[in-house]
Amino acid sequence: MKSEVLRLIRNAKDGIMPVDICRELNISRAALNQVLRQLEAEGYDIDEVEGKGLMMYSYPEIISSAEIMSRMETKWCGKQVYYRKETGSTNEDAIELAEEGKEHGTVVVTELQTSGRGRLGRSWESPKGECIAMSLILRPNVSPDKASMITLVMALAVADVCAKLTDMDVKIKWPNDVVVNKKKVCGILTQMSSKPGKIDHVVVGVGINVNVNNFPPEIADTATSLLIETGNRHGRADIIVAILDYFEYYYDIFESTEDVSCLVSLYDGYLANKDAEVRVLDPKGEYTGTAQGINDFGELIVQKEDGSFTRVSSGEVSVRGLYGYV
Ligand code: BT5
Repeated sequence: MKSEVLRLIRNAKDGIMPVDICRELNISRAALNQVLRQLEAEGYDIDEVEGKGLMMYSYPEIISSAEIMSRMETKWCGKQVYYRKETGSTNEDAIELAEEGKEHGTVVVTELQTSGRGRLGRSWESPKGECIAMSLILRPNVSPDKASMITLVMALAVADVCAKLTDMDVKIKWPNDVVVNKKKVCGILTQMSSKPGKIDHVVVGVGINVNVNNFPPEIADTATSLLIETGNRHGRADIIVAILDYFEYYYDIFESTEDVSCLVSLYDGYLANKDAEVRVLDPKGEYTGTAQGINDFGELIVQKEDGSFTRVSSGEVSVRGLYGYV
């Protein structure tokens, strides 16, 4: 209800009468007043102007569920948002919520993630209040072998939003890193739960360094933030709302074709690895080659030194020049 009140006031640029809000949402004036008091305590500057009604003059830089939900204009993505002041990992929380049956498009965000997870047991650092740690629950109508492509769909959405909001030269390091100036600004972790032949749910976790100024020494040379790269602080809610919006658009295309065929050229446009020399850390034997771009299934096509082509669908690819890898 709070998000609906917020949405009505936010969208009414010329003001909205309290009585109209109460009628629209079928709530009492006392209930509305209570919500208004909560919003004021959270830092919203909302005033009643004679003849115009309630108007919002400013809003705080917060990522509460009401703030995000009141701004969503999507069909299904981010319609339900769970906010955690502090949590271990939003992916863990989202997995729990998915197991409880929460719907496709449900989001978990947190202010402070204390044991964020990367891939292959690695960890993810999320300095408090300065970054985005969020996870999205999906219930894809595709077979389990297609789920890994969702990472690429999310990377595309994040890259688009970062490029649009900041004018930076944004790149994607296949498959899951968004990089700026050869440093990592975002990581994505996709986890799936499936039965034979059928996905139960997928959780896509996104970590973005937004207003971070200092990183722990272990990652100081390889990580960057939107603040460091642009010199400006950015509203986390603006970024979250935009990413969920772009993601919904790209995801619906992915689900209708069951591959990334319609997104290949967009993705390759961001691909840091394109035409770059890469070392493929294949458990069956490492090799070096030139990355050509992705195929319709999100695999990286690599031309080996002997001229033959391979498709890389799992394992690690390191790129010369990125993160100081050689
Ligand atoms: C990733 O793994 O990049 C996936 C990160 C996903 C994080 C999100 S946050 C919300 C959700 N909840 C979670 O628990 N996780 C997801 P990987 O490609 O394995 O990269 C991990 C490596 O990135 C680490 O070993 C560090 O070297 C580096 N790293 C850690 N924190 C970083 C940061 N804030 N910025 C840049 N690099 C970082």
